[in-house]
Order: sequence, then C-alpha cells, then structure tokens
Amino acid sequence: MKCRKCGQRAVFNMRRHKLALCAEHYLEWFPEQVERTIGRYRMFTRDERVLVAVSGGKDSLALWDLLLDLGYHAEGLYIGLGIDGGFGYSELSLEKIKAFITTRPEAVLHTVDIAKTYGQSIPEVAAHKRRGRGKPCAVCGLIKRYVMNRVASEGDFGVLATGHNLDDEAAVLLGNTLHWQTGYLSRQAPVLEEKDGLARKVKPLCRLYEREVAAYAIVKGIDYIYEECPYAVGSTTNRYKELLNQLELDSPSSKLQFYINFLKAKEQGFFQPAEAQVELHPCENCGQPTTAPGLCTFCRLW
Ligand code: Q46
Ligand code: ZN
Ligand code: ZN
Repeated sequence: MKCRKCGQRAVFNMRRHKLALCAEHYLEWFPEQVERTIGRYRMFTRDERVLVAVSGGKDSLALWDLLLDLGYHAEGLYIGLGIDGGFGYSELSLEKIKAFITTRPEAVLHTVDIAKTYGQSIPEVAAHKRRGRGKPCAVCGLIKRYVMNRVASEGDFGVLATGHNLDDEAAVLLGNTLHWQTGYLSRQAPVLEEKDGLARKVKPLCRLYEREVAAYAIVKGIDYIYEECPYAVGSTTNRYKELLNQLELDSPSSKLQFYINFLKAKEQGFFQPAEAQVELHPCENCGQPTTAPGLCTFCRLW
C-alpha cells in the first residue's frame, strides 16, 4: 500500500478514512487531528497550564509528547498506585515515564506515591474497605480523581488532560447506554468545565482510535508499558471494547459514529443534566471541593 500524500510505502492504513500514510506523513496527520479536537471543543489555549495524567501507557505518553511538540505548557502527573500484579506493574510504569522524560529535558513531572503519602497502597486500602473488597477499581478511581484535582489546584493548573481514546469513550458510552445511566450520559463529554475550584477536564485523544494512538507512539519511538493494569483484565469495559471491535470489523467507522452522534445528540439537547445541580463546598479536613456534607469522600475513606 502506498502513502496517499507522497506515494512512498505506507506504514499505516486507516480503513475508516480510507487513508494510508507513510511514517513521515502519519506523524503530520496525527497531531493535526489532535489539534483540531482541542480547538473544536475549546479544550485549552497555549496560555493555559495543562496537567497531563500519565500512567506510562501509550495514550498518556503519546498525549504528553504531542502537547509538548505542539508548544503547549504541559506538565506530567504520575500517581504511584503500588500495584504489582506479579510483574511490578506500578514500578514498570514509572520506569517508562522516567525513560520518557530523559528524552524530553523540558518535561516537568510531578509524582504522588499513594502509599508514601497516605500510608497504604491501592490494593491495601481496597482490602480494608467495604468499598474496594474484591476489586480495587472503585477506591482507585476515587483516589486518582482526588489526587489529580489536588495537584491541579495546588499547582495552579486550570486544565487536567487524560489520554482517553475513542475506544475508551465508546466503551464507556456503550456501558452507560446499556444501563441507561442518564446522569453519566449527561456528564460524558470531551470537556468538563471547571467548577468551584475543580480544574477543567479534557480528553484530547477522544476522537482517535486506540490503534491510531498506538501507531503514533510506535512510529514516534515512544517506549511505553504494554501491559494493562492487572485489575483491568477481564473488566466489563474491556468486554464492551471487544464487542465494539467486532462491530468495527464488520462496518468500519461504527465506533466513531456511535460516539460522534452521541455528542451531536447532546448538542441538540438530549441528556440534559438533572435540574437540581448540587452545590460544592470545601471539605472540612482537606479543603477540596465536595458535595458530601462535612468530610469529602476521600477523607472519609482514609
Ligand atoms: S482503576 Fe482499576 Fe484502573 Fe486503578 S486498579 Fe487498575 S484498572 S488503574 S484505569
Ligand atoms: Zn507520505
Ligand atoms: Zn477531604
């Protein structure tokens, strides 16, 4: 297959666009797509400070690398979860991030190790709390959200960016739709605006397929951790991803259409947020915004 732009040998073929590109032109095409998404949803400008949540995986490292290339002020945040999974998942993730920043001397990395900061790793907290019994994802999600918001507010970052790609978003959308989670549907978006001290949350890769992000990371020479978090293996979200992959195989672009048409429906007024918007106030212990009276869910957990 030949590159549509220059006729050289193509390294990557995107069925959904009927577009094959060589390495050089793929490295041009991909950032253009991300830049377009950032502009289309007014995610942030070059004057804003962006905190990128990095896990050591392809999506977050590709995103960070790309934002630096595009001239954005993007600093990284790594949260050490203390997850082993028999192969040192958390340690390996941090190693990949450290290797990445040696290739980008301008990159600033913030790290928060959960066990060192709060006394217990994610699997340890999960084992002791009703909320996390059996599966630590519930406590993990809560803790990550809290730490991201805290670092963003302490470091004066107005924007928090995550590496969620189209496959992630489409899988979450499928889950929310199957259960008609109207509250979640009203909040699922490429941008969640800032509110009462909580940073704006953005997903600049939300219109790009997972395999497109992986191809970008590989062509760009970014070394990332291939293994998923051991607790993600066999998760419902992964099952939804498999279903959507099947669908995509039979009819290319269906994943993208599913997500994009959902966003269009939202713009037209479907999935309105519930009337009574809950007020946020500072937690009595840590000062972070919360809807819960008294202590926030994070402080209550510990
Ligand atoms: S929530 Fe669950 Fe993830 Fe935390 S424990 Fe791993 S899989 S990292 S996105
Ligand atoms: Zn080319
Ligand atoms: Zn608190």
